[in-house]
Amino acid sequence: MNGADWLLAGLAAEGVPVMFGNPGSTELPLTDAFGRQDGVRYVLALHESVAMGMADGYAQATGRVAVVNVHVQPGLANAMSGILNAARSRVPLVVTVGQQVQELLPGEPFLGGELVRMAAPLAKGAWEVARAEELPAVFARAVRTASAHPRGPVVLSLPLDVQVAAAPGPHVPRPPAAPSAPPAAALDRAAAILAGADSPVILAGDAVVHAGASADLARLADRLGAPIFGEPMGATVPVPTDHGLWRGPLPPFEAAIAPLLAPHDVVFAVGMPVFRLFGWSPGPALPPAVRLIHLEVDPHEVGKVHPPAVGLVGHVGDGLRGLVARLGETPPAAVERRSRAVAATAAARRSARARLAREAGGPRVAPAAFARAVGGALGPRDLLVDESLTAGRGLRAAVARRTPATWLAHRGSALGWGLPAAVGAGLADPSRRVMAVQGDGSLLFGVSALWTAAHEGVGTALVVADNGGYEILRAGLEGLTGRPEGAWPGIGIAGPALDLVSICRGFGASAVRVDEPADLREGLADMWRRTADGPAVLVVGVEGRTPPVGHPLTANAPGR
Ligand SMILES: Cc1ncc(C[n+]2csc(CCOP(=O)(O)OP(=O)(O)O)c2C)c(N)n1
Ligand SMILES: [Mg+2]
Repeated sequence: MNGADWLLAGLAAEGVPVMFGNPGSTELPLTDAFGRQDGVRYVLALHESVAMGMADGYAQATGRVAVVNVHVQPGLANAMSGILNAARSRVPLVVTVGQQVQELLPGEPFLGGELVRMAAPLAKGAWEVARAEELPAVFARAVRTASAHPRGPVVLSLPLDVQVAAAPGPHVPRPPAAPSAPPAAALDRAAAILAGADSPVILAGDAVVHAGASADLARLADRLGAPIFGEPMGATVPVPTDHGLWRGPLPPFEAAIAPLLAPHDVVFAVGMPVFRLFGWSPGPALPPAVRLIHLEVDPHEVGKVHPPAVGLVGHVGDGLRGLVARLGETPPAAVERRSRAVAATAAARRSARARLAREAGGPRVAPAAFARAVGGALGPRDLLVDESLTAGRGLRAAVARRTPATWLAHRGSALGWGLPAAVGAGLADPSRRVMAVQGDGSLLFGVSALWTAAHEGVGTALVVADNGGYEILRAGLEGLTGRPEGAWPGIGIAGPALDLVSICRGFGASAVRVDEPADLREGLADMWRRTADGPAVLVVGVEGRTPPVGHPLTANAPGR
């Protein structure tokens, strides 16, 4: 047994059945080792960012560490976008990277170079294994670091000489210690403020889901009679979306957050940064009179921008349960507040659906019509993986009940995550239907995942909103300049028109295009049927503009 065999045995011992990757000469001992065992299967991606997206979807679908292997500096460079996405979404990934024989490194060989420093700014941790004897300690630390909350991607550099050296003793899996509960005294203070609030509001992020604490969050919201907003551009939903107090995610701009928080005297933010914004707008998001209570597993986030009246660092589930226990019986005022909030939520949902219905008409497929059709094609157990940018804006209003297990969204970092993540989630559980929704532009960053899906026999459904360009950036330019059009390069991708159907077929998927609103429903039904034979694509011609995004910087931002 050599170092490469040891690594695969270690992964098998950790219960990791799949390694995603794209190989090169610095990983050949590892490639060779796959044939000597059957605990871990290799899933080939045609580009490292696709391998990363697949591992990301696999990890988010299973809630467990997923593993990727890439090829020395070029492979790591290509994987960095996926490391960024995983860091933003707190996804537990171990990325192993082949490294040149260490003896050659001083000569700066072709296949070799600094990996740890390359990964450092984005990865949660990065280490190089200098000797095979270090493998047990460094590998155990990598898995533990990736899977300890807040989770994240780590990088492990494996020199060729370590891969071929005699293996050390076997790996013994040891899960990381769970975060401890927030301090009791701080919970007491937070509970007292919440109990005295006239109009509390809850902001909840992905870390609630990572802690398995959705039901605890719902209990606290019910006890307080407080509406729940999601964090801006969250990867998932913190409670099932049919909960009477769920108001959808916050917008990612301060100017748009402020009016939503203004009616409230206490803001309870849990399991999220306060706030990860998309761009500048006039702030602040938190009205000055408001009192903030912030419960987070990541100490770095508490007080980072907005100093809380009470900061609670620790296990998100323990914190929520601690607050519910301290608050006790629901007083009549909270019961009343709850029924008002539930009525307001229902009214907001009705008006969002009515607006979508109004905007869905017309001779072409409008974004609203696209969202309604896609929403209508999803069953309660189907997983929706959303990287649809503008055409999917209406999806949240259009789709029926989603839970943390049936909704995964792009966090607005590196494009090319969606389709690969859907394929990864499909590999994790072949028994469930998975649908990726992509824009035409974002699709092309990760389209080769279709080949892996076809190769692995994964029937991923893919719906593409083809609007001939980067509509979100046109809308951003309109927000910036106040003009809907301009001499803007780099926004249209329709000259020449991309033949997305042929492109998808070229990767081994079945693909059909529809442009008529009347054909959309049947097109989607037909797509699901085609998934029986592998990845199945429906390209939809979508027309229609998105309202301006963002704010003018020069006019409204003094000193910028
Ligand atoms: C790796 C990467 N490169 C570039 C961008 C910038 N970007 C954000 S959205 C976008 C265009 C998306 O186009 P499409 O998927 O067609 O959606 P649409 O805007 O048309 O709805 C681009 C290029 C990014 N987020 N990530
Ligand atoms: Mg587009």
